[in-house]
Amino acid sequence: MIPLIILSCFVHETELKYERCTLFSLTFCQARSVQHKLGDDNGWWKSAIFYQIYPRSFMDSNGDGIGDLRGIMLRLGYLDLNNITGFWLSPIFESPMADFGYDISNYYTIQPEYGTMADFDALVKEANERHMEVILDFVPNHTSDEHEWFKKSEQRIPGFEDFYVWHPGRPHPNDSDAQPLIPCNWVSYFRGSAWQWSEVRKEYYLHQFSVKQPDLNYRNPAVVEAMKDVMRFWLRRGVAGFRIDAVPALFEVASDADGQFPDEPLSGNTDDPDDPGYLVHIYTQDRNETLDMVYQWRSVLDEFQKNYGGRERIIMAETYSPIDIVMKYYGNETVPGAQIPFNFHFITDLNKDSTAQDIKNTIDYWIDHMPTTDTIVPNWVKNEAVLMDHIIVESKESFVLVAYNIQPEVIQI
Ligand SMILES: [Ca+2]
Ligand SMILES: [Ca+2]
Repeated sequence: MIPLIILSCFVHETELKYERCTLFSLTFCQARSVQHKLGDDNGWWKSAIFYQIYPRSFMDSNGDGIGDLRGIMLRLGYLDLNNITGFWLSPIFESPMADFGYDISNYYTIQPEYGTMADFDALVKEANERHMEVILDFVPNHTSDEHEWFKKSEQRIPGFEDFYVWHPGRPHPNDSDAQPLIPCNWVSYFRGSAWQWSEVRKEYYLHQFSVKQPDLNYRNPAVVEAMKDVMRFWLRRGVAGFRIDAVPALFEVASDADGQFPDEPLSGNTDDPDDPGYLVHIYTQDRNETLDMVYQWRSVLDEFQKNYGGRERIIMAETYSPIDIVMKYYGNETVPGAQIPFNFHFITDLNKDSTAQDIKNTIDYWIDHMPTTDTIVPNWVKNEAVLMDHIIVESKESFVLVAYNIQPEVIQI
């Protein structure tokens, strides 16, 4: 599989030294010539260009300074002109915005400043009419602490007691009346202990991210089903799939027979115990159960297509894990997984000084590790701020390009 690099003729500011790409078969062409909107219903995503939209800053339609769904609608022509196959929206759901919308307090409602459900439906309709698909951000690891599920869990309301990862803590060695100690040494991605004491429940809850983002308990079947229902709800509203946030953090190791969680080993990389790099995350990331859950979600999407028809629905999985683990998210010969486990290596391994050989090595690195399953294709995630400043890498079969972390300025009309 020898990749062909196609550089858009609109590339004018890219810092990659494409002029030295002589190792490749090199073609300059207009982006519009890429036939990414074609393909059958079960292969449409294999030759696609996806674009990330952060709704808050993309386009403001009503002058309140906050981007919104109607604003995105006003710019669909821009996406269409640039041959975008589909776009994924960073979270648009109701949220206290403690973490830019990744702290969701209601998976079924739109954050008011972004618009209404009618606006969302109109956006999907118009995007589809332009032959573009809409992908939603799915944030399964945690909710906001302001989600009603958490409030009910904190109060031990029947049915919700085990919706989150709770632990009574370890008894204080010198003072039996003192607040118990944290259950174990796990560190949050956002620094500090991953455990937070709840004065309401008198127990600790786990938060792999901020204290306002309690981790859902995926060992509770009711949680698994509740989140699958969230997926089904948005599938019924016409989305083509989901970009799944923070996948590796989904499952933690199960507690032992005494209900205790083990400490994670020290990495030796830093002396700062609050730094997430202080530990090797063998108990809190990339558990086998997490892989299985991604496969289950794929099954939800495939089942939906089987029942309701239409195009194949897709999963994009966000993971910065080691390559051998990332590849497992593709699935295997018997169980399909995420169609697009994000390949961030163009971002992490290349810079303005990269040579053609560096680029080739980066491409080979991904392709050489891919499973041999013939239903999967490579994907290439870029974070260029200007849409046309991208490089499209095309294998003999197909490719997927994802423009990631786009940060356009707020535009008002
Ligand atoms: Ca607005
Ligand atoms: Ca988790």
